Amino acid sequence: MDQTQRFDLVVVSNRLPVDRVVAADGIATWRRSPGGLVTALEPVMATSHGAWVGWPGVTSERLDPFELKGGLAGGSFHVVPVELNESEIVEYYEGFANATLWPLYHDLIAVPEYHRQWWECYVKVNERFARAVAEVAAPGATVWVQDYQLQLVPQQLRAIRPDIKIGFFSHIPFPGADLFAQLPWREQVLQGLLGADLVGFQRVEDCRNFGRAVRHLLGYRTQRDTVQVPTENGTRMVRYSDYPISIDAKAFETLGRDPKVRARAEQIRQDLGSPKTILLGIDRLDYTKGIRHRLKAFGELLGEGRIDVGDAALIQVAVPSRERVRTYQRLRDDIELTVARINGEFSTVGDTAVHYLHRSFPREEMAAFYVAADIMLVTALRDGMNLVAKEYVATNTDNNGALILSEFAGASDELKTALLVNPHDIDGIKSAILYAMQMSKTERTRRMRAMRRHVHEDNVLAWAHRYLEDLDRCDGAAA
Ligand code: GDG
Repeated sequence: MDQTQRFDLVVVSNRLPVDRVVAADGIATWRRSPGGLVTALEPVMATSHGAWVGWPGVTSERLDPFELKGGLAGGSFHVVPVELNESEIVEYYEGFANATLWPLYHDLIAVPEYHRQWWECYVKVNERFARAVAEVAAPGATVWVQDYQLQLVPQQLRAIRPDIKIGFFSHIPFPGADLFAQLPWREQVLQGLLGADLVGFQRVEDCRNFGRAVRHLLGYRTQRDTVQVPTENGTRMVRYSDYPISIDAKAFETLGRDPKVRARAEQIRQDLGSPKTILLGIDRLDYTKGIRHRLKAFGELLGEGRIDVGDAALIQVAVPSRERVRTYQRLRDDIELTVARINGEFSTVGDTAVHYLHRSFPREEMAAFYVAADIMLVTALRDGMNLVAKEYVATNTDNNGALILSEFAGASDELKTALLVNPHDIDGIKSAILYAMQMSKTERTRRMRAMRRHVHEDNVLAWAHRYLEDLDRCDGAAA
């Protein structure tokens, strides 16, 4: 590899958008993981000679940078693996990122753990990412830092490479200033983020929270969407704004119309015994997603005889996630106990109440679930955006489905004709399910059409362009 290669656009995220696959003969290759982010950035990366810096998902193995070819846009980009060892995964990733920041930023649904050793590891690993970026960024390059695992990178990078334009995007919520104030390293995290020229959030509410934290905890002044950061020789202006992320709506629409996907959806319905209503939940198995709340609502409706096990079936896909973190292990036990209780009580030999699938599926199978589902349940207690909601809408080409959507998911700011619920209000979820089950075709179509229009207009490509154009306009000076 050419050590002098430099790139005008560098994206950095904790995890690279590729998986390492080792075949039976021991030969390792890379397979792209089909995330929305890589789809959105691929065309931009291809035209701007881009590089992606991140962890390849394997520990303690030094892997050389390489060119990833044959993307959807026909282009290629450079991949720069950052090495992490086992104890760094435990302390930086599972610890500080997922047992401290994740629960704190999701309004304390679980109790955050504060450990100094985890924090020290977070600082050290962030520094490694910052150095890896500094090495591959061309003079005056644009760097886009992704998400809560790397909040210190903007400041660390600016210290080494002041010539670079730095953007940061948070995929998860930014908590209220009173909650954020719990974090023993709150000033350092804010200073880390303020190393960027532009800090992007999913929702207007996140921006408000961030602005308040900066004013109250650092004493900096903010004006509209700008923070005035004092520097040695004056003031540097840092912009912050909302950029609600979206999906590759066209790709999901195409899947929704694909005869193979539709045939598979029909097969799923038949396999379930052709119930009148199929309800669906698809989530990472995470306590923020409100899986328990929707199970409770569904179980109560069965118990009260308001729905019947032969008429309504719930498919719950729970994708394994963060399986070594204690809270996640407990959550899994809890959910599986709840599913077993509901099934024990209400299933019959012929009909199962809850079809619980603890694994991940190929995209085509996910699409078949979306097509088959009459009602999609998104009952997150707190969620930056929730792409599943948008994917369901985009795949629903018959305009025949109903989306029950938590008002605590970022997507509720945009998908206003969904049946919005407060997921803590179990009776409210129950009413929404019953309402969706008897909703007229005309009303379903009206609601779904409006949402589909929105996800098509505001797709992920538009999101990336809007962010990068705004970043390009930032120059650190007063507006
Ligand atoms: C974070 C924020 C924010 C899921 N199971 C399978 C599968 N998926 C895909 C979905 C969707 C993605 O994973 C999940 O995205 P979400 O937005 O629903 O949730 P998080 O993972 O928590 O994502 C969230 C997001 O970042 C983006 O900014 O919206 O708020 O928490 O795309 O389709 N994909 C496949 N098989 C599965 O089994 N192929």
